[in-house]
Amino acid sequence: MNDFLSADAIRTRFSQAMSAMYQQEVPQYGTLMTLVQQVNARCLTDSPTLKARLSAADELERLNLERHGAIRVGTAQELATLRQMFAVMGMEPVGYYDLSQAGVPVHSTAFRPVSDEALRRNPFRIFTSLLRLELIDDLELRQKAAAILAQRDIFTPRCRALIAQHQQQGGLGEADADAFVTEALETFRWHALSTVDRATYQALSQQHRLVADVVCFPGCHINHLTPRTLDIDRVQALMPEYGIDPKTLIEGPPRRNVPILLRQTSFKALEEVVGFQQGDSGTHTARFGEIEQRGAALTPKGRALYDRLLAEAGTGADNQQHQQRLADVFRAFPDDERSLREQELAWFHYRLSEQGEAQPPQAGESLAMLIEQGRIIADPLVYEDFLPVSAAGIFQSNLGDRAQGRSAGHASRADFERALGAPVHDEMQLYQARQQQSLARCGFADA
Ligand code: OOG
Ligand code: NI
Repeated sequence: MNDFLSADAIRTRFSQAMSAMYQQEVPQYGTLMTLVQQVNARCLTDSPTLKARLSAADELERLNLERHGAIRVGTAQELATLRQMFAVMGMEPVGYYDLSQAGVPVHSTAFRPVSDEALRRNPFRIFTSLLRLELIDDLELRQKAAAILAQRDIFTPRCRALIAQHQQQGGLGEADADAFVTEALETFRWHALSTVDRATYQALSQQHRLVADVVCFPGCHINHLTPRTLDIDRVQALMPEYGIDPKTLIEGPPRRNVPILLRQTSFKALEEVVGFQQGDSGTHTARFGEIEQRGAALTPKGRALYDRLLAEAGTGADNQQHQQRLADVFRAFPDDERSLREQELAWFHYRLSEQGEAQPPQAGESLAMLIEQGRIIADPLVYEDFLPVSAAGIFQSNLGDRAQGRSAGHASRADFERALGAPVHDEMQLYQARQQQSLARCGFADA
């Protein structure tokens, strides 16, 4: 019999190792973690209702473990190997994000767990972007970038061997799993020594700072790790007291009774000293910190309403004005769970209450009535994904104030999937299936 460590356990070990490494590399991330933990603890003491709710929905345990990270790669081969590496940790590609519309020459997916169980254990996600070299208009420079990328291997030989071993055996034992975590971490480590000379760095950076970030280093350094907070407005307000300078606007929807989707803010990328080939040195800005507050996952109908209202609200000059404007415009978005459910704007997870266990649903009883009677409890499903408009705002705030308009390429999900070597999951189908399964467990097979 095989004694394999579960994918969930490997993912948790890896996310903890990554967090420890990033705390060493970027001490401000450690400060931000402390701040978030303090604010979360305070929210839970201040609101026993919230605490009971999170606890009943099995969300309390994952809270302090929960974070996402982001990386950027340069080639199809790198992306495809990452897919296999993340598969060891039970993380699958979900969603397609086209950032080229926002002037950022990448397209992306999120590697994350997909099942209820795995998400409950640890929903660790990595937003992963592939550089679109075809959007570099200088042909010579494009070829040079491709040649530089072709020479590097961002994976250690042992990491490759352990991925292959996992594929052959269908799992990894404890010692191999630990070795895998150690080796995988190497891919995401920061390297202060660039693989190129200063002139090449500058030429690539001139094209787009992101191009230089992806092409000029020997690995795909993790560029931020983001803890989940229960009150992003409070953390944003407290950041300066902790010596952290937040970006101006909190991205995403406004503060609401029932939080929806994802609200995010970040601190500016650090200016770090790097060495170039031939002994020169200079600076590079890539790594930053971010926090997020997650709310309900929206159905396609809810998402369409969100996108429309967000566009209508536009961008305010400062955060207070921006949030006020958002709050005004989002009055058109129902803000109680019942309306969200009845108008099918958000996805829900349904479960039997104690009373419901004692008196199970009978044929002919309606879901609305069972919820009314307290026999079935409906909790909004947490949004597990990302928002392209917010992501573009985060990318931009870290590219400096210099506007870098780039010929907007067209979305090319097919190209991305070809590079990845697999299709990406449709996130809406995943939420719908989870809602459906929860209903089936309550006895509503064909609801
Ligand atoms: C990724 C930015 C997107 C988010 O939270 O939306 C992101 C990057 O800068 O590489 O992480
Ligand atoms: Ni992020």
